[in-house]
Amino acid sequence: MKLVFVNIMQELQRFDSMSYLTQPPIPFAVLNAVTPKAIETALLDEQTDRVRLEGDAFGFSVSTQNSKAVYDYADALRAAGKRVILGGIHVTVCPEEAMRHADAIVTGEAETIWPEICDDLLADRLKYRYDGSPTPPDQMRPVDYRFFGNRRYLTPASLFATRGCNRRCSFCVSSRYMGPYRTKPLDVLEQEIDQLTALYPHAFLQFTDDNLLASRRYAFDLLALLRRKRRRFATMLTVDQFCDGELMEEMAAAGCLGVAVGVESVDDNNCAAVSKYQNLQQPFVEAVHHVNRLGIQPIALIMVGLPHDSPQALETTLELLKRVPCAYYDMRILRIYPSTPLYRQMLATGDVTANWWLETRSTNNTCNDVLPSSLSMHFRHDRFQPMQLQHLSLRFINELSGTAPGTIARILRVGRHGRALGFATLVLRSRQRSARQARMLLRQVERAMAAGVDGQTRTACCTADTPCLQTGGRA
Ligand code: B12
Ligand code: SF4
Repeated sequence: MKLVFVNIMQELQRFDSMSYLTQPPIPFAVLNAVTPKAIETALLDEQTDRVRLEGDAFGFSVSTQNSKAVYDYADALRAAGKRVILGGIHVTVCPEEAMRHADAIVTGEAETIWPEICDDLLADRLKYRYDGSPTPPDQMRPVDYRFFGNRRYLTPASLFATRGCNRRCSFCVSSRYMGPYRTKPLDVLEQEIDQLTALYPHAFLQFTDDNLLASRRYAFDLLALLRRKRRRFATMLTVDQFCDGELMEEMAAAGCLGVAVGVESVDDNNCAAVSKYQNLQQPFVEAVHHVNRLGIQPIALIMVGLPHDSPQALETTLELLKRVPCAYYDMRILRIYPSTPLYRQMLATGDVTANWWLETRSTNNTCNDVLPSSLSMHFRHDRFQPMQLQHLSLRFINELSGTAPGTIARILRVGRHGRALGFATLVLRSRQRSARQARMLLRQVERAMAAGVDGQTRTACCTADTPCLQTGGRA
């Protein structure tokens, strides 16, 4: 029995032929470690490997974003007589949908139930559905990174120390569906760090946690470990953590190179509207200056299309952000993920259609065929036409990713101060890439607008059976 774990490439990578933000798919290494020896396992990573589907059974990790692509693969494989097992966040929140494309689905965290599923696979008695449960910390084992072989990822030393999130942002699935917030025992984490140091001595540690520092006590113990291990690292933070001067000083002392901060919006009304209360009334701009002085590159994660956004407000935001010395801005259009409070709310008001992630993007004249979905709009907003918001977000990316001499000098200065010029160079390359990609997409969007697509644009959620959210008519 040969079981192949298949990792579907991120959609943004398809829009940029050069490799982009590639990370090892850790969930598969976690499952591989508890797969019985009677099953031969392999990894097929679309990011790095040529796609050849050779095996008896296939496991996919499904996110809302890649669900359609996974289902297409799954249907074809099952038609060819192969077994397909689906798991991951989207399966957890939309189990009935996933079941239509699988021999078995697994909801929730799977490592404690995976050996039983493998036994059923071997005995050809798979059940349709298995429900995993949050892995207790004392059952967390070190991830074995040898599973990824010599594949080349941008951040090969990716790891996670915690699971879940203790905040309740209304657009996010993690807080409610990833189980209670848990922390990995530090001795397990230390083994992973040692292994990563041996495998990738020059790579920085990329923590992929939703909320690495949610427990202040664990945070300080973890930072002490990182300091002792002398490993440089990057991670994501919430705004209140970022504005905690003492915590950021500990981060710098522990070897932090850069932090991505969930800013989302500079308008507190927007943050309150999506229950992102940790962002309210925080001295973000001062904190950016502080971490720059500490030698940490601040990366702001921004969303547009939030409830209180308007074209005028976003123009003001753009001008404000241009004056905030962040190393990089990661800009996305809001997405309405199934199962979230925001999804339920917008479904009730008719501002989003159910199952939008499954709708085919039909003709070539829709803007959404041009854009990656993180930059396309699939819901109705009182103050924006889709083209307008899409165009604006691309302008944001282009204008905020500039590499004027002053910006380059600042990023290098921060890098020099943090003894991390390599990371500063990575940031500068990312800015260049983003600006180049945004300019390319802007040209395509402008061509589509000139061709009169504006106003009549069909969104990804319009099909022959559902009314067009923009025109109110039938697509
Ligand atoms: C790391 C990460 C990434 C990395 C992925 C790196 C990689 N190569 O895998 C990067 C940065 C590339 C990424 C990209 C994106 N991500 Co992401 N990402 C995460 C993050 C922070 C951690 C995932 C992780 O590794 N967890 C650790 C593992 C061990 O846990 P796990 O994934 O839950 O896996 C367990 C179970 O789910 C289950 N399981 C998972 N897969 C499978 C498969 C099988 C067969 C089985 C049986 C079980 C199973 O068993 C595992 C072990 O218990 C999660 C947040 C989170 N808490 O999960 C967001 C998250 C998954 N990402 C999210 C999003 C939105 C995206 C993007 C769409 C962002 C964007 N706009 O571009 C892209 C698209 C990715 C895609 N392919 O579709 C959302 C997904 C929302 C949704 N409903 O789908 C999440 C939940 C973040 C959030 N809070 O919104 N992401
Ligand atoms: S803090 Fe981040 S991970 Fe936690 S609920 Fe909010 S958006 Fe999700």
